[in-house]
Amino acid sequence: MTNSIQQNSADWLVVGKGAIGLLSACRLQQKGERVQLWLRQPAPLKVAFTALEGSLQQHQFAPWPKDKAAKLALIAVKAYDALDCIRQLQPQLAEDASLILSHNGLGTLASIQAELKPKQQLWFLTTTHGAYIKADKAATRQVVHSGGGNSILAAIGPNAIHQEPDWQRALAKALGPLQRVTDIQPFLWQKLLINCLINPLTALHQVPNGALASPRFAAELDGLFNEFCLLAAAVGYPQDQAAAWQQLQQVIQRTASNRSSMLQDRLAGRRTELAFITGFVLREAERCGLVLPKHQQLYQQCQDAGF
Ligand code: KPL
Repeated sequence: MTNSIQQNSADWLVVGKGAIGLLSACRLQQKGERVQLWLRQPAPLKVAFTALEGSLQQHQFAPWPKDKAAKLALIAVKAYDALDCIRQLQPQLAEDASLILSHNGLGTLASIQAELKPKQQLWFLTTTHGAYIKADKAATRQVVHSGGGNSILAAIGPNAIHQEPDWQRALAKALGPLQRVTDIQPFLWQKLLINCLINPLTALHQVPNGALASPRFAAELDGLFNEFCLLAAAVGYPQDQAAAWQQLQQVIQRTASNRSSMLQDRLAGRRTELAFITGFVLREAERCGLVLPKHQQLYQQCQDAGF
């Protein structure tokens, strides 16, 4: 099945050819949105997309034209690339563009905000939809939507608008169920808890997420969890410990056969988001005068292992 374009939909510029960028591009196109990608090469990108229920769909994305100002951009690049990406993108953006940023980890928003023009609005999207890229075949990228999830969206910044943006429905169809909130920070801390336990442990031991349910990891998970809860309370995002622990176990079960994004990065020899996940946790702990020996040790082990 090849996906067609619907009239009167928004023009989406999707930046990032990783799993979440291409999942978003394919799902938006499937829902009738016009989607173009930020591509270096002039040729369109072909994507073979395996949907959640297993069907295979063919998508094609043209590069965003150099002379066209983007009013709506979904930027799904790694945390460490986000600031540079916004700087490079800026000449291509409309004066009143909406930028939807999505990545794991925390610590990028203040510097990105400082790069924006007065009428440009930053949004953050956090999603638990799972996707991965299979080995590329010829000129076609293969993307698998491996797990259904939900998404949280919020406007960022002191002058953030709080009414529903006109593109929210399309995003909800693509990556829903979607909830728009006024303060994304508590949700980012919930996601950080999951990422700072699952990602470095799975990447260090080179195991799928489900392995963390084994008794071998019980004491380490427990220790990391308790330290995280201390920190979260100190910075003003106290966790409901029973609910947070249950959510962690659910993610481990629901994504049992998945390789975490950090393990995928490590295996592919790419830079990981460790500095924006465990690194961020440790910087926040230092700011609050807390010492988190278990997170420190894990960070050190990851660094010693070369990522
Ligand atoms: O977000 C993830 C990641 O891998 O980055 C989890 C939720 C751990 C799923 O693998």
